[in-house]
Amino acid sequence: MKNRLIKICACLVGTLTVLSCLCVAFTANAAVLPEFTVSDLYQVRPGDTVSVEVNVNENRGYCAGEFLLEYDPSVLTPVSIARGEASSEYFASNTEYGNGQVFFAVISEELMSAEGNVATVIFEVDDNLVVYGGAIELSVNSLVGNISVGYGLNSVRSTVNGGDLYIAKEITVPAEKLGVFADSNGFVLCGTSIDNMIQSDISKNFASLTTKYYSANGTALSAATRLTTLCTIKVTSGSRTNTFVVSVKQDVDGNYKLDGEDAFIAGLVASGMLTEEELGKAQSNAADADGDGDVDQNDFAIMEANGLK
Ligand SMILES: [Ca+2]
Ligand SMILES: [Ca+2]
Ligand SMILES: [Ca+2]
Repeated sequence: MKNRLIKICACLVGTLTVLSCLCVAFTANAAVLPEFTVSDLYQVRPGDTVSVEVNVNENRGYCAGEFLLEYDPSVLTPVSIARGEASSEYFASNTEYGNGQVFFAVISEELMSAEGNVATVIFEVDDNLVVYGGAIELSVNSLVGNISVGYGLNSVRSTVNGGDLYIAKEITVPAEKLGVFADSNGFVLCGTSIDNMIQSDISKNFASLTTKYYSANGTALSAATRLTTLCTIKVTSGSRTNTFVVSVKQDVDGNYKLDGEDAFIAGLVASGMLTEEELGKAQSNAADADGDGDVDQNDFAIMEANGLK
């Protein structure tokens, strides 16, 4: 009986040792997978020339890799590609690899473990474009490691991030130039006054496209209704629809009134009880009453004064 117990214990210790080794190996490996990042482009105008960087981080090293960047050829035209400092001198590329594809490959006799820029591709953006939301997709193929660091000569796994692409022309209404910005969640259309946010004036910017207007809760707005914070605009071109979320300065809650309720929300952000991320871009921009890029006590004070009028 005693012997059997000892055997079971020894067996358990052995299993745990193997498991813990596996865990260490797995963790170590997970931390050093090469991570490739493609530039996000959020503030692009039609006709711009843009630079798309492919960078590598967390790089334990690789000896060769093939890369394919895929883009929408109706929107972007590649102009050139340049090798980056984190690449080897054996660098081959083709900007006309396929319709909507740029190819490049790097190979080295020695392990490439530098972090930084692998390649930069310059694109021209179609200047007739009105609005576009999409992505530039990177695929990493045949990434080859080095046996001396335990990768084996075959495939090295990698991760890819980024590549968001948002393009919009400048949008104007007779009384002002409306700001447009995008982040990973999409477009935000920014105005300073509800009086200027007239649907027919905004539609003129999207002449050849279909434009529909909705309230914050998604019901279609009648044509005469102006837009305020959290209203949405859906702009359709062919099979593609882009959504803009409206942001109007100081109407943080989107109820068409500038009052103490708006100040209250700004106050929650200013005091740290609500973050700008939780509030979202459209409402945060509305809460930044003085337009200096943050939401703090000054913004609260400006909107609190509205409430006392
Ligand atoms: Ca309000
Ligand atoms: Ca501010
Ligand atoms: Ca401030």
